[in-house]
Amino acid sequence: MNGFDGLWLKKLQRTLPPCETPAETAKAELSAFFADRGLGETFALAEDEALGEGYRVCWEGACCRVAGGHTGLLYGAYDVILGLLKGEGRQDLASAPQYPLRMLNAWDNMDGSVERGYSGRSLWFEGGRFDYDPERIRYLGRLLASAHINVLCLNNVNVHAPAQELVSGMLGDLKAFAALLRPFGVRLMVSIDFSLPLSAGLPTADPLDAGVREFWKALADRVWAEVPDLAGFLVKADSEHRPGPNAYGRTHAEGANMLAEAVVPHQGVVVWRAFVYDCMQDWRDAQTDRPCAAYKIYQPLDGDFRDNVILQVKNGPYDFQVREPVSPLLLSLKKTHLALEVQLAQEYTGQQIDLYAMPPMWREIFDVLPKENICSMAAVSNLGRGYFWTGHPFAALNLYAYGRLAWQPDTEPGRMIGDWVRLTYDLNVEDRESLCRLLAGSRNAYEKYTAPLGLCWMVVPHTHYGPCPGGYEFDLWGTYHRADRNAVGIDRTGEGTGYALQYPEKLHELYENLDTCPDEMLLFFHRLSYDWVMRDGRTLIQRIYDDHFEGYEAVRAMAETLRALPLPENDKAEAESRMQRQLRNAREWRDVINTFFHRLSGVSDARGRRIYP
Ligand code: GCV
Repeated sequence: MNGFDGLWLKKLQRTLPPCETPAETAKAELSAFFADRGLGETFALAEDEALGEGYRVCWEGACCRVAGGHTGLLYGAYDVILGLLKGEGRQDLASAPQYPLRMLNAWDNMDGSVERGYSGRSLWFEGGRFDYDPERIRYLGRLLASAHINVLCLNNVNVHAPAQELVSGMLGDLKAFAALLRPFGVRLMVSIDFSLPLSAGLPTADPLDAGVREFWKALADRVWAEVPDLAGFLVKADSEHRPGPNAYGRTHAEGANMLAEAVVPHQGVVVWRAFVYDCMQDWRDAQTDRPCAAYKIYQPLDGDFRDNVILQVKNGPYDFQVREPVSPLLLSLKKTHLALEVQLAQEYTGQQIDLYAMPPMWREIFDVLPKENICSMAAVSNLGRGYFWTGHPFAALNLYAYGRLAWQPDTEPGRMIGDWVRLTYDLNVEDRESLCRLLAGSRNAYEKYTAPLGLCWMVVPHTHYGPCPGGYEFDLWGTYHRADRNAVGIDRTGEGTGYALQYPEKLHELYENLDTCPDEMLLFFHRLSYDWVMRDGRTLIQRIYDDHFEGYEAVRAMAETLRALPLPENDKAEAESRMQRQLRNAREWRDVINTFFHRLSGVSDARGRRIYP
């Protein structure tokens, strides 16, 4: 059962009186907060639809005037409250979102399990049906609204029975659940199964078939009659064995457009995932290179998607690895609405056992990706029913910061981290800075002790926690590093698989050229021998050893820092116990990877540190 520790709203009252609309919620939050402060502050809310989700806050003495559209008032109210909690004083504010859809994708199954979930079971499903504590869901609504997240996709993109029925036999439940989140400005979305017409008894799910088109239209009419503000459907099709239009010789655009036509009368959107590749690759096939796949499929379809289709693209071309270049699709599609998908669930980044604060990584994405290239954002949820909603108490930072990012992607990582720390813990300046540094450096440490220099996929297959350098090497997933006794990595330049050619000219040159390719992506783009001399004069093999020794030492230092921090008892106990597991994990990664490369290369560590034989 969830507690309240580790959450940025924990200083607010636990419950709110029932509200019907976001504006009422804004009123209830501000009333309760100002009453608690006891400083005689008052407020006035003025609805101004022209401001949409944006808001303006203006203080006149102790009276806080908030103007905003329907949900803008709510966001304004939360930003006033959070600002005061951070100690920023009575500040005038004006803000509006960069992206209208700021989505959270839950990969929750109706049996209560969560695919890639590390925070306990589903918050709303159990035993094949909806099963939740309404108060907890309302609290979830507050959390999401305070982070300005406005869409929640309820179920796993891999739609497992009986989740197909969410849009048929379970509409009453869906309606009731939507009503709980509506006062927080959070709209629902549902992942659907492209082959649903077949389960409903139709002979085909061909998107160009008239009967299939009618089926989806009638279904959409029924769904939106019950949940009129449903945001839309999320679709994983022709990906990792999920059904899709390819089975009927149709393109992804034809599949997506057919659904888009059905939802357009209801102002719905179809969010179509671009995570498509051959998951049955023969490892002997060195011509096929998985990162090339999505661009090859979707680039020719640019301009073919209807206006209410959004193509949702993972940040990198593989699958949420510790280090990947930005997906070239995000940089090249000009006539398609795009959503950037990131993963808060730490599937490959420590599973909420190891610390991994994401804002620095997101900054790097937006350093390359112009924010105007995309129209929305989605994040795979890291939430669950565990005591700490995000498994590791500090992983709540990633949820909070994601909301800030999707609202305004220019927000500085240090600001997001600092704000979460100030909201969540009462620390003196020195301790606060020390926790901020710990979080800000966590990604760098994790990267150093795991797969080196952009190599990817050295994890234990399927579970994806811990090292196993050979684990995916002879498998079907297109995830190879091809290390041998001379060299490691894949040549993805124009001379190699050609992946680098998918980038706009400047980036292509940057990555293609060994003199300019950033170190951390060297082995993503190039195949290099162990004696390759890096820009700093070290050999490649020495750099691999150094990183792994340093990564482990960094975690030891992090453990020391954590030990000295005066955090609340529960948070501290949980964070420390997870840190011990992280230390063991880092040691394992360090030794397995160093030994793996030592055995292959036969080169000893120039600094004589211990590498196991
Ligand atoms: C929901 C990876 C994960 C899968 C996930 C998939 C996806 O392959 O390991 O668990 O499935 O990505 O994003 O669809």
